Amino acid sequence: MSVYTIFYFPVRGRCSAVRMMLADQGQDWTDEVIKMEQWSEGTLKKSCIFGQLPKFQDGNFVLFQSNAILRHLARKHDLYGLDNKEAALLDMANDGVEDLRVKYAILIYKEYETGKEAFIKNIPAELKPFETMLAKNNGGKDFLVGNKISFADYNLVDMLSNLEVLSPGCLNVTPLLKAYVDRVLSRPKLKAYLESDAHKKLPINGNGKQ
Ligand code: 6SG
Repeated sequence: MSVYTIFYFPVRGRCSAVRMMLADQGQDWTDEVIKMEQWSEGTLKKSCIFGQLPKFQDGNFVLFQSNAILRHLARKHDLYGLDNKEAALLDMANDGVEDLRVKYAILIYKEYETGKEAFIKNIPAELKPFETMLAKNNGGKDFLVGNKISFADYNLVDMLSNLEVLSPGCLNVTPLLKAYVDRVLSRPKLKAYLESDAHKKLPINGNGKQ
């Protein structure tokens, strides 16, 4: 039995970066898939501190909020920078990814028909801060911060992969980001996970839009 358990809907959504990180770090986990019928019944929702999934267990330790889960695992598996300043820069980057993820979720779940064109038009502006961060770190040849992968890299690469599905070729305007995404996605353990049925069978989002 694995020490880590993820309770989530049968989607990639807010657990994709967590799963990518665990897979790439050679960690095992159990997926407890929560179908809508079970969720609508209400008991599990009432037991979740914010009334939402994902729920995460590290042994008996229970945690909610996808970014808190990423950070907990980052502290445990040394994916949170080399010092306080690197950690702060990673927090900055990850908060930027969160802002983008919220806009993406609003598009997918609320405004897909009316807002898609404007969202796609604005992608280059959304990418620019991350391209700038990369450029400032060894000319973009490494990761967001330093020369070691971090929790924020998994979160950013997952988000950018979703944007590539929404608007194929959208990363072409930011060549450093594009090369970085390709580099991270070609890491052997991560690549094997992304090619697995466990990953491929899950839709990106819960409403079939992408
Ligand atoms: C939705 O928003 O999947 N959690 C979601 N929705 C159910 O009753 N800040 C936190 C975090 O970072 C945000 C949590 C997040 O962890 S994720 C949740 O719990 C609720 O509020 C996106 C997602 N949506 C799919 C979905 C869940 C319920 C209705 C739509 C799955 C798809 C259709 C049915 C089941 Fe469905």
